[in-house]
Amino acid sequence: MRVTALAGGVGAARFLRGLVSVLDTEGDAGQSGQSGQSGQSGRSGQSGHELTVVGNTGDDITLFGLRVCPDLDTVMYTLGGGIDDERGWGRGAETWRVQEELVAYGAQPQWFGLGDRDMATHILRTQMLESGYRLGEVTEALCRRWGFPQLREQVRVRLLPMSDERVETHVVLEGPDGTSQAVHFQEWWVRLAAQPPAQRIVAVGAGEATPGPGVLEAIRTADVVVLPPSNPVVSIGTILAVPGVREALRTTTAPVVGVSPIIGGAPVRGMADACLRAIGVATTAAAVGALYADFLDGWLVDPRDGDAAVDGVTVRACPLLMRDLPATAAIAAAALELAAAARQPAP
Ligand code: FO1
Repeated sequence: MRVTALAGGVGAARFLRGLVSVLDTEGDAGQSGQSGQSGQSGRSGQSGHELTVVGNTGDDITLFGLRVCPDLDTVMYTLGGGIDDERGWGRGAETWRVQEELVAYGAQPQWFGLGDRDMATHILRTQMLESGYRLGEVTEALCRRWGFPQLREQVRVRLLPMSDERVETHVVLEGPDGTSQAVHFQEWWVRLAAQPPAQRIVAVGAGEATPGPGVLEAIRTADVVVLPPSNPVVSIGTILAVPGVREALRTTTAPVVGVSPIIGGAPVRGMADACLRAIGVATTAAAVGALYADFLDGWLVDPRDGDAAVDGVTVRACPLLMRDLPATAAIAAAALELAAAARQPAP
């Protein structure tokens, strides 16, 4: 089976770990539910499943001359086993010597945590980008160290940047004298903890960006498209802002199912509510589902939001707290089941 996922950072990466686990245990048997899907594995020539993750690059930032791609790295480290599970980002067993030295020099900024191990990723990425490699090629090369693409016996995984071109999310805040000032998303998110209200959130360059190689094809040729529980504005929203992506989601023959990042009217982690407020959308499972209603077939919500309704979308309730791998795998399995149900035309 070919699954394509649009992913942001921590929440998406955690969900994908559950999805990979389900696909790896499902094996071919799991495809029986997908009528005619067994032919897929035959056609692709690979046994098992193929997961293509389209990663958000709007969070990317250049610091000390290094290009940092937080959402790509979070997915790469999480699926590759290198993530710091407690933080949800950056490397496990991390040390901060270089950062300490930068602070000693009074180098700015000091509000973004750059660990020593993580730094190696940014150094190599920057070196490859400056040698002329595209971000997609760099990402594929970095992912090889983490066991991609054959991540599991039954699962091949590709991580594709949404675009090889620079797209950077900036946040417009009200300045001291009523003027507006724009700051990089990371400064708002990390240094300011998304406290000052965002007047606007702008994915700079998104309108001119072209989808990365393989992105539109991965959406069009998927058997299932999944939207993990990611920030609907700065993660999923940014990917949707790349020309052609939304159209591909609307026209793909694959069922498209999403998992609500809002449980009981609040984001599970992160500050999606601050982002939703910036675009005038309520922080509810239903309101977020409605943002995707033009291409969504199914929407998983937590039982606390069981009354959520989204026009033209099949809404199903399932406990959505990803407290551990089994719980996360159950959510991923529920998403695949919802896709299978959405695929079968209503009797
Ligand atoms: N998030 C923080 O809250 N504080 C940090 O210092 C921080 C550093 C950081 C370094 C590398 C990286 O890949 C991610 C990092 N994040 C940090 C998370 C980052 O802000 C992500 O963009 C968000 O998690 C949204 O996806």
